[in-house]
Amino acid sequence: ALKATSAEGNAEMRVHQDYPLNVGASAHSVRQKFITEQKNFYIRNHGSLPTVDVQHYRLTVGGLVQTSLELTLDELRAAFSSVTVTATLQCAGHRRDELAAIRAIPGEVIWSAETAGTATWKGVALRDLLQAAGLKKSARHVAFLGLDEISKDGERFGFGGSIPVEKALSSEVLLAYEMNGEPLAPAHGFPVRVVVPGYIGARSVKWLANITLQEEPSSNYYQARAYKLFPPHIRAETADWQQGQMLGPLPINSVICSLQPGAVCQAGQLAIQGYAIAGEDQRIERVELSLDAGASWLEATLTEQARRWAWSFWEASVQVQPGTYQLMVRAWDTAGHVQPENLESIWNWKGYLNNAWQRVTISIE
Ligand code: MTE
Ligand code: MO
Repeated sequence: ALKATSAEGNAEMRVHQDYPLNVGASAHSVRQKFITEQKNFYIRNHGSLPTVDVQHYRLTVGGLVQTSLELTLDELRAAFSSVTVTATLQCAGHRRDELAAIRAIPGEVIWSAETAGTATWKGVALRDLLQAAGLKKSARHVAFLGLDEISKDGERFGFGGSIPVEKALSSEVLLAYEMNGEPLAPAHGFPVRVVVPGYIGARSVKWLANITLQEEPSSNYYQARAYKLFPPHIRAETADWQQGQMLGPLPINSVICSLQPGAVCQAGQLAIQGYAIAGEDQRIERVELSLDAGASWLEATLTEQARRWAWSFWEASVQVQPGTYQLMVRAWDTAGHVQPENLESIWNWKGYLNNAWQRVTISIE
């Protein structure tokens, strides 16, 4: 039988909340293997964790289409050829703790670098389904709705979101039913979830029930209100959520996995490992480390072939003398994007998209 949570009994996972279930995976543990096992994959939920009975499961495609579709899981698998994509999923709240250290971010899960993982997803290409339904000319956005239940402001609704039609028609966007060769665990969206490589995790809707083609982005709370980016000077009290920018593509990021802040290491050669994630549609070009506040930078070695949609692993070895060091990492991608230097310039009251140079203070004995 499938467990209620795939992460059950995994000591490397940190439970932030039991309801909704929010479980983080330590950067150290996910760096052990290029493909993150389901039991080691972070879980980010906004509401209930539905148990879906496959016998009654139906996926619908409607809205601005020529022909509406309604499919069982077996029909979905039989009618469309299967596609496999190895892609990293990353939450918009990844590394929120560093932003919250500057100014409080109330009401959000304070994730460290715990909400990224890479899986080999198998399913059907969303574009095959959309082509089968036939899009009307006016269709601009593809909205998804999940089977979970969220209670907010006296209302009950499922988690939803949307992506532009152009992204939905690209080959990497999947309706996945397998993760690393196994059926999706209930916590990761069994029986079917969306996987939108290169976009914030919130667009990869789990327990997918409905796909709707429409002129405007989804009006669901998690598209129309949450997951919007505001400039640093905006505060919770002054925010007009209609002004926020709806999030979609993720920016370039990099994380040091082998050293925790406050780590104490021996003088001599110090090995450092981490990962880097390119901006949407790019590959990682270069990862650099500094131990002297940015006066000099050392280029790390990319150990896993940098490919599209998945993170790159990097490692470096530096000679260190006794003392206290602030280690910094930054990555560059094939479009020439580099991470921003400071947290201050990207701070936002919801704590999204922290991709500032990561800094870890360590002592050498
Ligand atoms: N889909 C549904 N139906 N409900 C949710 O709460 N959370 C989203 C997304 N899909 C969510 C969802 C968010 S914010 C993220 S980051 C990813 O799922 C996390 O996927 P995972 O839990 O499989 O790691
Ligand atoms: Mo997320």
